[in-house]
Amino acid sequence: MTQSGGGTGADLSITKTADQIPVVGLADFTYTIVVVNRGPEDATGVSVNDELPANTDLVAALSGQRICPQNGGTVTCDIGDMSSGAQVAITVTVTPLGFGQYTHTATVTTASQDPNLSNNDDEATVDVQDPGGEAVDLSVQKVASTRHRVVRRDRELHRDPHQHRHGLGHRRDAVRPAAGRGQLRVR
Ligand SMILES: [Ca+2]
Repeated sequence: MTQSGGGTGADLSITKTADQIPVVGLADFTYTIVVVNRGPEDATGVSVNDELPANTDLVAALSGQRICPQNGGTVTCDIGDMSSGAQVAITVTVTPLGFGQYTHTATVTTASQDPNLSNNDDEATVDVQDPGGEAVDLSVQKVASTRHRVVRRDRELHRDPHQHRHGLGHRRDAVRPAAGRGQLRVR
């Protein structure tokens, strides 16, 4: 609670994750940033800077219900004081303007003494994929596979020994004329 005694400051940590991996098409995607004060003391003047990746438009940046302003491609969330053990979540939603990988870093700072600066930034990467490429390849493969199987079955039928051909022919005779007669009668 205080800076008195043998306090060791306030260890702020930040974790940034992408809510959606991958993103298919130029759809909005969201990063979630979580700031934790690992103590042991309370922190003052906590602030988060999040650099927006190039080639994106900011949709919204929220710390709780507060809007974090953007300035020159950097979103800044002034959190203020955080008691020991407190946690704050920030969401940053952007619109990608092209396909590819979007990586950016969020950094937390505090006016208090932070004894461990190695956990004060984190980055996340989102892969924005072209919806055309892979989907088209998959459908072509499926069609080719199906056609191949059909052709194989036809060849097997034509090349069957006489015994089998006779057996199949007998079955066809039993089925087809019945269907044909039914259609003729209807027409
Ligand atoms: Ca820290």
